[in-house]
Amino acid sequence: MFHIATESEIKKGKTSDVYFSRAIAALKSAKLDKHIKAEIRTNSLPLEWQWAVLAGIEEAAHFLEGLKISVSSMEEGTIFEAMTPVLLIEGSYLEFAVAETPLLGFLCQASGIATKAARCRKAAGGRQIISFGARRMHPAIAPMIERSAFIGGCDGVAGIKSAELIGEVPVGTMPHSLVLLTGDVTEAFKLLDRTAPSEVKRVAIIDTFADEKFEAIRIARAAGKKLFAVRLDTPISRRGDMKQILGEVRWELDLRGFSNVKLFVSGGIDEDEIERLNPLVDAYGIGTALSNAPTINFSLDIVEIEGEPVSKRGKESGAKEVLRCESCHKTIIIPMGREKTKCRCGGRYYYLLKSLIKNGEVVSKLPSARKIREHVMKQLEKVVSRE
Ligand code: PCP
Repeated sequence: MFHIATESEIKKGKTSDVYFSRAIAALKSAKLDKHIKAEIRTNSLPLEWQWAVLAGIEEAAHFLEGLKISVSSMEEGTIFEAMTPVLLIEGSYLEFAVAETPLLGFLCQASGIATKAARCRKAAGGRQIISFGARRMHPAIAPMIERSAFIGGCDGVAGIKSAELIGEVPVGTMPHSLVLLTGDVTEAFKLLDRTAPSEVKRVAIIDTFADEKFEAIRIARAAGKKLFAVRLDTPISRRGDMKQILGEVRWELDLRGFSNVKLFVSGGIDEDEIERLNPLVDAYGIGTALSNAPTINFSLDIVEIEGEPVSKRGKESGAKEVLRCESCHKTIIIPMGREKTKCRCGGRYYYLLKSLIKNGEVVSKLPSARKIREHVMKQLEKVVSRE
């Protein structure tokens, strides 16, 4: 019905680039198979990004499970830089050659979204950021998109299936359609208040028919203490100076004793807009900026064949270890098998590439989305802030 691949088609390599199947047939015809090591890394990050968040490892693990290979990888949520291996595969080339396309696909898009979420997280400081982007991309991948946004730092996701996947409660406010059908935001609020679960925060959208500041006063007076926040999703045709509009709404609400009513903004929100609106905003709904985040263009490259280091031009040959210092959080890359315990700063190194799959069996305890998010938050304070 939909233009998507099934899980078994992906597992069987049906979404892979055909040249892999042709190369496999060619190698098989010459009974040519080799035991290799291959690494995944990106040579560059998008835009001005200096770091990125690795995401997609859980799906990659389930995808590779059962193949006669061994894999080590950074834990999902690890912050990495360009030119740094994030995953290493070992096994017969013919065993996993066709897996290259989907394997990279699992990591490229999810890592881009998680990184964008982490950048928005940093920009928003302690303010809430909610993923509102499920509608911007193909529905089949909405759960992956919002899981990636969550582990990167979003406080919640709006999609029902997305929330189910990560074991969280979906977060939503009020669509314009409810105000249009009931004819007025106070009516819409009354109906929603009567039917939504009691734990759902009551948020009214105030940009449907009239000017935001007058709608804000009206709904605050009508809803009283029940009103948690007002949402501004002001259309571009009316947006003008959003900061000024927010300032007026804040002023009018405070003047009338509604300083407890928070301001929630959505529509075209990205890092720069967050920084600009922060003095007035309590929470953001971010859609396109997250769903349409740049992908991280990882590649998978052979670095060893039958124990001999070898790689194409532009890549360093030989399997590698990636070490991070516990104190200064600096990362270094050394040839596999070499030892390095102490950082120049005196701190101890720890290994970032950890065993994920051993002879086809997933050996790592794949953490929950919330645990991965905590891992990202901790690094954002330490690893990234040294920038
Ligand atoms: C949109 C809806 C999305 C927001 C904007 C994300 O408003 O609220 O979640 O926008 P972004 O992709 O630019 O970040 P509408 O399309 O007006 O939808 P609704 O009336 O349902 O809020």
